[in-house]
Amino acid sequence: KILVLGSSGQIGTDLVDSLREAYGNDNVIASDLKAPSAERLAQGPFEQLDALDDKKVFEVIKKHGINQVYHLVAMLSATAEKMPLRGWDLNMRSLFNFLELAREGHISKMYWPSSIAAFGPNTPVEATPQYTVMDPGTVYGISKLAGELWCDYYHKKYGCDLRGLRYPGLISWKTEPGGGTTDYAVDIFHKAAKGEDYHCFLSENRRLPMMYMPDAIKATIGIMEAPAEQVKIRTSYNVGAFSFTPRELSALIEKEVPGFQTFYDAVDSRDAIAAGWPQSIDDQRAKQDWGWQPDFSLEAMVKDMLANLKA
Ligand code: VAH
Repeated sequence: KILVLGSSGQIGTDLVDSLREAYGNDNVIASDLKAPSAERLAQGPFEQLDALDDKKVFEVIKKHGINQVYHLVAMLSATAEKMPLRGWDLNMRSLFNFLELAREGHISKMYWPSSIAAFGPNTPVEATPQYTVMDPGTVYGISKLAGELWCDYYHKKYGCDLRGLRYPGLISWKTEPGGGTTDYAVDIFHKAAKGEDYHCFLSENRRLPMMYMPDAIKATIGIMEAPAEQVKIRTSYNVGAFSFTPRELSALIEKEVPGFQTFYDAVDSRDAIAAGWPQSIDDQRAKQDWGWQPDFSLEAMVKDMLANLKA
């Protein structure tokens, strides 16, 4: 049985759908702070759960006979900058609750993601290597780097089967844009689909590595299903797909939505966060170790996003 923590989030929403398709609705227990829509509730088991409530967490694990956990609970980069200590506490204490469950043998395998936010201003920005300088300058990035190292520690010291990916910015249509710095690339599609212009909070040439959600889900389930001996890196793997600037993305959208325009009159503090992140990722190790390979090109993503948002 699988428990998805943060099932109403950007990744969690798509991940629950894909896991239920692969393993059957009743084998995937969704959980989040608040219940989803009635339609989503009807799909399969849901538990209202605060990942910081270790007593309730243990109850849910026992009640459903959970043996695998996908931990997608985190306060994202821009939001955590507004409340640093709450961001650190949520991101780390929720992780420790589950590391301890793994150490005590209550769960056999856990997925906990890192992010390109774990890199920082002194990290090489082009084809950022798997092993390199990592000096994250945001609460979120610091928590992701620390979490990577704790997962590696619990694997080495206690033999826990922990796996993770350094997600680039993720683009999807099933949930509204969240508190992420990369969420401009989600919001822009919502505006274009409504025939509105977009006022971008990143500067027009801010290049970032990005990935379409179906590929992020493929990588997530892919690393969790890989034989343990193939998962040689237990901090988190670099994974990439494509990179673009707001200007390049806007031009591709304009081709599909004539007259669509993006204005760069709303650039804010999130641009400085993005300036400290890589522009492209070297994910050779994921490709070599467990056969990672993205499916969507940038152009295919643009078309699929608009097709789903215009529907
Ligand atoms: C954020 N979407 O912007 C997340 C992600 C790399 C960015 O971690 O905070």
